[in-house]
Amino acid sequence: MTLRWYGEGNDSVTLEQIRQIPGVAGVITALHDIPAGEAWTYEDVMKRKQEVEAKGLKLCGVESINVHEDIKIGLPTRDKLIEDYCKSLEAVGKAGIHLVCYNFMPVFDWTRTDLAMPLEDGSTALAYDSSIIDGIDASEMFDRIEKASGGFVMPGWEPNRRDEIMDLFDKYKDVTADKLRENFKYFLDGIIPTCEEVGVKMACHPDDPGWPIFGLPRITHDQAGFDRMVKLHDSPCNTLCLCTGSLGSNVQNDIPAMVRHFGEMNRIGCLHVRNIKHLGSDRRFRESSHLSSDGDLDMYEIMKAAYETCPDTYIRPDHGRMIWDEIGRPGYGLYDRALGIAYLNGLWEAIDKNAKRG
Ligand code: CS2
Ligand code: MN
Repeated sequence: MTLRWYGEGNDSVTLEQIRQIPGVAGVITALHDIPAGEAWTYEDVMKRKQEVEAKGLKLCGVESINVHEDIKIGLPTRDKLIEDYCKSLEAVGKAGIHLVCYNFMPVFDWTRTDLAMPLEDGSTALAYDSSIIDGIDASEMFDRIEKASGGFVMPGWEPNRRDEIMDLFDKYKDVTADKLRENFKYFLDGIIPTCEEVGVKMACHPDDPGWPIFGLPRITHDQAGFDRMVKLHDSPCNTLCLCTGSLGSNVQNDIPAMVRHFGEMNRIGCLHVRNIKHLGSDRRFRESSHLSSDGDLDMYEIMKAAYETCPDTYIRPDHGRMIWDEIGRPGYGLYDRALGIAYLNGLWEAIDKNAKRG
C-alpha cells in the first residue's frame, strides 16, 4: 500500500504522518517543479529518494513525468522531447524506481467543477457536473478553480498555464482521436525500448472524467481504449494505471471486470482505488469515502479482482474527501485517504485469509 506525496513544501501531509498509517510502505511522488519537457537528473531523483528513505519509507514509483503537449499534438519538436523523456526514465531506473505513472490527456489532467462540494455529514468532496462544463470555456473554468481551491490547484490547471491554454486549443484543432492515438504510438515506440533497458514500467492513467471534455480528443477511458493502447507497443513495460474512480466516472465501465481483464494480461502497472457516487444523470458525480456503501463502486469486488489477478501491484487510495476540518490540496488530505487505506487493508486481509482457508 502506498500514498501519493507531493514533496516537502508542496504538500500539507508530511512523510512523518504517512509513516504512521498502518500498512503503508512507501510513497508515490514526483519532481513537481521540473516542467514537462525538461529532463530529470539522476542526482535530483536520488535526492528525493533519500529524503523519503530517511523517514523510513520507500519511494515506490513516480507520478507523473508529464508528457509535453508537443508530443501529444505531434509537432516536430517531439523527437527532442522524447529523447529528454528517455533521459528522465534513465535517471529513474538508475535510482532503482521501477514505475512511472503518467497520462496522455490533451491539455488537462483530472477535471472537476467543484473542489469542495459539501456532503450531508459535513465533509466536502470533489465533484463533477457536465452541465457546467458544457456551458463554459476553459478560461471561465480557470476562474472557478482559482476561487475555490484555497491556494492549491488541480494538476494541469495551474494559473500560470492560462495564457498557454488558448494557444493550445488552437494547436489541437486538427488532432482527432485517431491522430492522438498515432502520436501516442510514436511516443511509446520512442520510450518503451528505454523502459525495457532500465527496468521501468509505464502506467498510463485514464482520462478523468472518462469522456472527452472541452472538445479535446481523449482515448483512454474504457476497456476498448486501453485494449488499443496496450497494443500500440506490445511490451510488459507498456501498462495502465487502473484508476477506479476515473474509470468509474463512466457508468459503462465495469471496474472489477476491467481489473481482471488487464490484471490477467499483466498490464496493470499500478492501481488507484477510490469510490465515487453518481448523481442522477450519468455525467454528474461526486467522490465519496472509500466504503462500498458510500458510493457506486464495489470495493470488495475490486480488491478481490486485484488479489486474484495482480496481487503484487502497488495500490494507493487516490483522492479522499476533506474531513475533520483539514485544510490541504483538494483530494489529497491526510485523514480520509488514511481511512481509505485502513479500509482497503481490511478488505485485503479478509480476502487473503479466505483464499488461504480454501
Ligand atoms: C490522479 C491523476 O486524480 C487522479 O486520479 O491519479 O491526477 C494522475 O496522477 C495523473 O493523471 C497521472 O499522470
Ligand atoms: Mn487516479
